[in-house]
Amino acid sequence: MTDLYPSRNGASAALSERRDPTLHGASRGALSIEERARYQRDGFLFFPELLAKGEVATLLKELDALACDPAILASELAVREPKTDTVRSVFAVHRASPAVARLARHPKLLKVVQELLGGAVYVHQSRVNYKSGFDGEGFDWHSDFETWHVEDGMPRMRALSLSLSLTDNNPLNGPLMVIPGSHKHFLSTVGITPPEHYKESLRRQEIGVPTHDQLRFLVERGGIQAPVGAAGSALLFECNVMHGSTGNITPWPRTNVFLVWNSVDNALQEPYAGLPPRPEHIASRDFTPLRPLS
Ligand code: 6CS
Ligand code: FE
Repeated sequence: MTDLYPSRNGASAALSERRDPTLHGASRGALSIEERARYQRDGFLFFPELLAKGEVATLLKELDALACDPAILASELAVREPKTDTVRSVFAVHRASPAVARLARHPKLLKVVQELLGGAVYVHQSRVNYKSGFDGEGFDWHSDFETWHVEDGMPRMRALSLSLSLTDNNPLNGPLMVIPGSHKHFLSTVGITPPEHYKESLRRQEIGVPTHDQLRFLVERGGIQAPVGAAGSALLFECNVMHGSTGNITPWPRTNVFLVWNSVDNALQEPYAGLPPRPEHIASRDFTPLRPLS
């Protein structure tokens, strides 16, 4: 596959134009015309309290249990905070939690995702980021697609993420920040990708991140937004949206579950960094299309 988005290991950090559409399919009624236009313009949509409190409670119960499961804690599925032993994330939660597996096929979500990605989709990655009170560190600015292209072999920009709040996300406990319109630019970053980079990057990412000049370019054009809402609120953001978050020094956990849907027509190839593929729990190679919950 030709590499349309040369990134990393390059000599300079540059911003090039996106070479994929943002909307991959015609309207099928899952979104309004205005919502489609907003997604195309900004690269994300926010739905306050999309899920009912009961659905959130079930998800939180199952995902909190994973953070105490000895088998999970002893495995690579669990990622610790960079400075403490606190659990930062658990990956592949759609396989460990029946509630998350249902969420990936949720009627309020799957039809919207299939419309935005133009057809059948599968789960590329899932994780819970606990961002515990006091200990939960931030995530530096990055484009997920830049990592998934270089380290997982995702050919084109035809994937999107859900960040579903399981605890209230407020302006103080480290909400996800996004740069509207940033999905329209592809940033080439510098830095040689080390083998098994994920062992560091999931704790603190330092390679494949934008320069201050690149961030200034994006922020001058789109500003910064931090969509917040009560537990059950959903942020759908395009795979190339620049996003990040600060640490959480409040007592209030900011626990969000993330699901990434990829088009079955955009299935992973060989990583463009020339390194071996990342493990299955980070980048799934099961491309079985999802069916909506009946
Ligand atoms: O490397 C990845 O796939 C993960 N890294 C970040 C910072 N966001 C996306 C994903 O969880
Ligand atoms: Fe990310």
